[in-house]
Amino acid sequence: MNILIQHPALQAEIDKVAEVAGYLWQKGWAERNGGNITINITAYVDDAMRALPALTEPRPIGKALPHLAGCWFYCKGTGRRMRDLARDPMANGSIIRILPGCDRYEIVADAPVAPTSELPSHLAVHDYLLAKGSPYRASLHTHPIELVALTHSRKWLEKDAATRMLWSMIPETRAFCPRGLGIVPYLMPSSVELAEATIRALDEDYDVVMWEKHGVFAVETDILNAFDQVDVLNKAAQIYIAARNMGFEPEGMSDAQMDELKGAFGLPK
Ligand code: 2HA
Ligand code: ZN
Repeated sequence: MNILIQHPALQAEIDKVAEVAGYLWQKGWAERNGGNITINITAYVDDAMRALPALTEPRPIGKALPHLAGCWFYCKGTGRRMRDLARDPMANGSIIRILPGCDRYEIVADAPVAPTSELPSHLAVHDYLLAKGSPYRASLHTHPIELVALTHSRKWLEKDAATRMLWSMIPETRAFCPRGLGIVPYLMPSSVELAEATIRALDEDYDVVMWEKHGVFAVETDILNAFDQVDVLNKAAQIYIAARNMGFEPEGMSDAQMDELKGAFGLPK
């Protein structure tokens, strides 16, 4: 059964996932099965959905996440390609619900597609967002080429060094990525340590966190906004590289020019 037919608001959220998955592939940020998307869809769940039987036995999350009580998520499937998700998000991902106790989940729709290998870290981030009272419901992990390249230099791994450079490349970056780019030193993909370091960085008030020599993790109200933040930051990195390729170090906007934007846009940092 396709539950989206009876749930147009949920369908609209899943359509955004498919749209973003297509962009990730087109941008070259999603080789093979690279990247993950999870969306907290609890707001769209009604009694008809709650009555649906599980498609699988309960599976452990690995940890109890108490703020996820009663929550539902759309998750990209493990090993699935973003380019396939773009065509058919419900065949390459699934809807799961968290079971009482908040340490197990079951797959509910449309097919028993096992969720992303990064599920424990994605769910830990959603648990953190709910605990904080954040309106953010989408999380995105992807491999943006130029941003990852920056992390191969110690210079750009210093706290807020990349943020300042990226903000200064074009006014939009300062205005639309006002919290900048957090940095998480290299850690094993899918590890608990990486999940914990990501949450610590988000808690320092970043919306986008850079995993050294791997990729970014972004959170936002919806998946289009999460994508936009990464896109704007990566565009700034491309401008920096274009200037370097023309043979000079770009001047960058001045601190006064950036402060002017801070006032005009009412920015938090
Ligand atoms: O799921 O990108 O970091 C594929 C990844 C893991
Ligand atoms: Zn990755």
